[in-house]
Amino acid sequence: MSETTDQAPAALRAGFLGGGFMAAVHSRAARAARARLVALASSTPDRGVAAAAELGIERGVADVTEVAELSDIVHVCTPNRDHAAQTIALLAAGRHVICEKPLATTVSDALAVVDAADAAGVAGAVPFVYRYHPQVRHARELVRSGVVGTVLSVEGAYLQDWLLRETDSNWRVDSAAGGASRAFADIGSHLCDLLEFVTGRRIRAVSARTRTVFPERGGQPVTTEDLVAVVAELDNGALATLLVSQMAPGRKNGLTLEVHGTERSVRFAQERPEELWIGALTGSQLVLRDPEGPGDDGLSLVPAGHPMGYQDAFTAFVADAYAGVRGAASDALPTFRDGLRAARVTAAVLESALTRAWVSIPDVDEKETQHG
Ligand code: SOE
Repeated sequence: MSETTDQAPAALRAGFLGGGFMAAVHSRAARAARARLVALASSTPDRGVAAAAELGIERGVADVTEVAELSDIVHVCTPNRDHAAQTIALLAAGRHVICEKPLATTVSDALAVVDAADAAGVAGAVPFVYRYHPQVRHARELVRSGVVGTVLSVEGAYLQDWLLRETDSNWRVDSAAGGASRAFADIGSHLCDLLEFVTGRRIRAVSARTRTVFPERGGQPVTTEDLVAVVAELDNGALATLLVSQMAPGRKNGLTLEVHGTERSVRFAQERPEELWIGALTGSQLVLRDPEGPGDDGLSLVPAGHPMGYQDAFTAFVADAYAGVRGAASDALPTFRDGLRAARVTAAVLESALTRAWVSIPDVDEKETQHG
């Protein structure tokens, strides 16, 4: 990272791998977080040039190596199968990395990424961005401060409908490109991350069932799941029921989390991010985002009544990840260890669905670097 002679450090040079929807979201967030958008590589050099032009990035280049040479931090927004290898190559080159979830399609690959980041001594983050909604922080504060009381149960869901029809398909459907899990690895991971983030509890064990509705999509065989139902036990004995589907008509990005405690309940719905429901025996409330309210964590960019949304949460995440480059990230930043956590939960869900048994999830030590 080049430094200027005056006080403010030079803008981070951000590079991008991939030119799809998530690369567009990342690039808008990077720009808003005051990075210089220097390079993008995609599946072919021509696609890289076209995507760079479309996203307003300085240069479309041929490959990971060129992006690394031009960047201080690289956003990995390619298909899941490429995440681990590309991230490890970038880390080996001394670059900081924001890698789209899933960090890797297996636990062993996720461990290798964590080890590579530790060895390189650079920053790594995974966009569990729903942590960055002000009302999610409000919910977390209500748990932390004891207002909710002891967590007893959680009801959560992540419902979409973009794969409802047999003719709907995407690279994620193909396990070779997306990994063994599709719906859970893609969006169930967000739900479980949010559950642990808000409650402060860890998922100890899961009993899961999965369903693949169509044996083929677009003439290709389907081996990845459309639906996942999970019963989870948390480390304090609380119970959770979680439903994940990419075939729920009308649910476009329906992430919901409801936590029930001995004193209060709290419910966050991602499609209505300005609101937080606080349930009580008497006097339940639906409260709106308040920049002066508890747990806002400085995330409110605009006054109450001016709705914030998904891209704002993404921008706050990227700004926090960039702060991590300078050793100043918040305690909310989802790091590569959170990506490893998600890989472990995903593997447990798939194992439980296969064996139809409860599967425990090790709460490994933060410093874990041993494979296995
Ligand atoms: C597609 O399911 C997707 O873009 C996910 O990949 C994102 O992580 C989620 O935030 C929105 O939906």
